Amino acid sequence: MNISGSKATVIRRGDYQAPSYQVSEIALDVRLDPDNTEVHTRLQLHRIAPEPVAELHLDGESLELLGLQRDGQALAESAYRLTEGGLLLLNPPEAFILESRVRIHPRANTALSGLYHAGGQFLTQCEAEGFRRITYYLDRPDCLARFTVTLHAPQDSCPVLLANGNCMATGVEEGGWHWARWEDPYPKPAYLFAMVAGDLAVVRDRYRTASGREVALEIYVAERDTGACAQAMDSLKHAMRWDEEVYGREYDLNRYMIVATDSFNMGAMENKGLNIFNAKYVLASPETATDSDYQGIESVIAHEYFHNWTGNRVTLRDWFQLSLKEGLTVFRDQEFSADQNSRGVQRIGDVRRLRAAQFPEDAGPLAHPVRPDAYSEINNFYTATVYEKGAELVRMMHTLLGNVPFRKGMDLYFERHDGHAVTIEDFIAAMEDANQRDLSGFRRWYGQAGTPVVRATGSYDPARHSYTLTLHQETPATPGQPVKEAVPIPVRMALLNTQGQRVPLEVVGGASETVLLLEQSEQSWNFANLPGPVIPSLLRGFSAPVRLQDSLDDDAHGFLARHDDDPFNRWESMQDLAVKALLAAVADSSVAPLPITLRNAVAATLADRQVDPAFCAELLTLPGEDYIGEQMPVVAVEAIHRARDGMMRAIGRHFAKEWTGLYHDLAAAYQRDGLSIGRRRLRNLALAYLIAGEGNSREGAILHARQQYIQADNMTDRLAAFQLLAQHRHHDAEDVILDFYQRWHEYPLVIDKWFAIQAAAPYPKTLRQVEHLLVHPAFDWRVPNRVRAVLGAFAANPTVFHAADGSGYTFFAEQIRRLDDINPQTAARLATPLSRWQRYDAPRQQAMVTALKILAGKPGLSRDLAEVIQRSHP
Ligand code: 0A1
Ligand code: ZN
Repeated sequence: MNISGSKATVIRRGDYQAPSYQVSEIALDVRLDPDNTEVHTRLQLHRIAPEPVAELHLDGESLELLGLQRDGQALAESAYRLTEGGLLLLNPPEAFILESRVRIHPRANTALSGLYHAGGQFLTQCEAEGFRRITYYLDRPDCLARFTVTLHAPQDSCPVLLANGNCMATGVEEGGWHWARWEDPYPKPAYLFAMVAGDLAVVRDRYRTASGREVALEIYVAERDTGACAQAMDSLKHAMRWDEEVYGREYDLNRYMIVATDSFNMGAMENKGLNIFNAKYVLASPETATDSDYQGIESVIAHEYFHNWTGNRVTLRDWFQLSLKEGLTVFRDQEFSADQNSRGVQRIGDVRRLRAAQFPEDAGPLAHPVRPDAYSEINNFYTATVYEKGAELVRMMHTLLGNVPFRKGMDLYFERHDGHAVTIEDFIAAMEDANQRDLSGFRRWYGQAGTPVVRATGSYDPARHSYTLTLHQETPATPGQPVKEAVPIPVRMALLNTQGQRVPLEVVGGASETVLLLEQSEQSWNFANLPGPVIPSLLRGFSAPVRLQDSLDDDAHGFLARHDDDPFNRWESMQDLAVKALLAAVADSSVAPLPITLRNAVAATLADRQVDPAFCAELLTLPGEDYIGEQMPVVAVEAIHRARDGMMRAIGRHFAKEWTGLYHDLAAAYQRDGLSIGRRRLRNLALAYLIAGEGNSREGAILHARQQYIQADNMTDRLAAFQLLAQHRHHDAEDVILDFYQRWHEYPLVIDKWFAIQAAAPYPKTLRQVEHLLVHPAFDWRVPNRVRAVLGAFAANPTVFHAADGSGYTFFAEQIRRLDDINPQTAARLATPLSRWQRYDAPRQQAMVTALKILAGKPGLSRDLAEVIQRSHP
């Protein structure tokens, strides 16, 4: 029993059983109607189990069964039974054709799983288990079948009819309806099925593959958005080329389609040949999208494209293997983005995301291994651990093997498993067999939750001219896993001399950088014949997803922040200096907000004309309040906010001249190249510091922000100014907020930003403001982007969500309760910040637990939300 009093069915990895039947062909015939859609399904089934079985289970959910036939005859009532989760066929013959007719209700489907009708379009989302909400089926990833789909719909409301694969025939029928038949030549699991119908415009392009095949590229959007697809189309073509060049993988159909919608639970979905995307990751114009929106499009377009090989051609045996496609595909998209942009800046962004989402998850009650052992609702496992930590595990194998051997392993993986549904074990085995390497330690990484802590100590022996480095690892206990084993941790490292140059390392034949493999709980290395004292640069490029305690003092970090040639480590040293200073200020509000070492490091960075502006902006961006809180035994909500504000103010004031100079020097007409993006970022950071500072420069900066808000020729600059103005207490914030809405109210993606910025304002009155936003005419509970803009931003607002009186939690729980009736998946995902209750002081803990209990007591609690609550407070 859980705190909600219900007993959820738990699915366990160890219970996997191969299916007893396979479907060779599935033909769907769908008459689309928003209220009553009829689905006729014809399945060719044959037994693969050696012995006859007493029953065959077909999954089905929220289906109204209209008719059932076997081999052309109505099925006798004694031959089947309807159950809670579907349909049981009793004593099925060895091979047969099953035809079913069901009715479903797309407009009422606000969960956005299965077939739904939103914004005038019919769309599907079948991962993970949405297909069973369309028809009775073996809805499991190891059931691969050839799909044929015939869609029927009214010609006027749905001129466009799409599904996976190739369009084989079309026709018109009575009553103003028409139809289209699609066939996908590649057998696939049902989670990759998709169909779309609606009034959509299309942007077309072509791509010629390395072997000379022509592929039609099509992006389907609303008519008025056809001018905003260039970034998506360019990114797609770059991704296609990159996968050919880096992995030797070509696209395999004649057509690649992308459909954008405002109503989507996640970022995007890799359905075979017919990706469905959250519009946020398709549409961009300089006036409506920020630089980071553009980058998001590049990476998500690439991610879905790369799934065609890692996920679709080679798919999953069961959902416990989810990271086999997701971790690997995130690794591939990160590397793609690193190749398109600045590798160092990309890595810093990847690690920021990992630390913001995955480290806290791994340290709390929702911690789970990259390959989980059990779940009750699989949709709850599309997590930062499965995606981001999963990518880090692949990255570590890549680091240890090297580029060419890694590629050999990938080639073998595709060669062995193309067209099959496989496991993480198969992936590791391919890497091992292709390279005669033992990677068995990685099996532990996949099975063990928690973030290892690596402690490093080192000493230079002047008499021997040698440096000894000792590394120690330990993984804290996580729920259900009290005892942890050591895991293989690649530690990329170098030793820097006092001039900041890397010194040759004798143990690795004189190379000046190497990867140490920490496999036991403690190991030491000795570096001999050094020219003089050295400072270690450890975990370069963040070579493993661990927490490093390097026992270096501030002087050493200050040195590395200036001299380390590894961009990640240079940034990390800067962060370390800032975190230390912030923690000191949190503990004692009378300490100086800007200690000398940090001040010198900031000064050196500002004076360094060599440094690329995007990287410079990273170096000068302070760690977020959440990250600072992560470093404390109990999150000191208000003190952290005050300390960070104080440091912003001090840096703003102390370097007012430099910031002003940067602000003016970096002004430029809008361009979209990497350098211009970096310059905009640094310039807007300068503006933020100037506004945080006090005195004359602050007043001047507010004027600049106002001017920038009005005159900007792009959304990056306009939004940066808007955020500063809307989130600062000054008299015309309200006017600016109104003005922004009036300018952009026809652009949903821009209005999402408008909602989010208000919900993120760090003042007590934000709670009232958010109450108003929820009844704003533009707010819509059925549109996940809009709900996330308000409730997601609110739950990420450190001081307002965590207000000491518990008001934030109570309010939030009420909203999640309401959302659960509309969209359980999104409700469950949004509720996860409440799981962190153990990180706060006693009154907050109590208020958060009360909020969880309020949710637990909700009548008709979804399985999604019930699982999150139950695991948050077992
Ligand atoms: N596979 C997609 C993400 C995705 C996952 C689950 C969904 O519904 C529960 C929808 C999309 C990806 O990794 O891009
Ligand atoms: Zn994915």
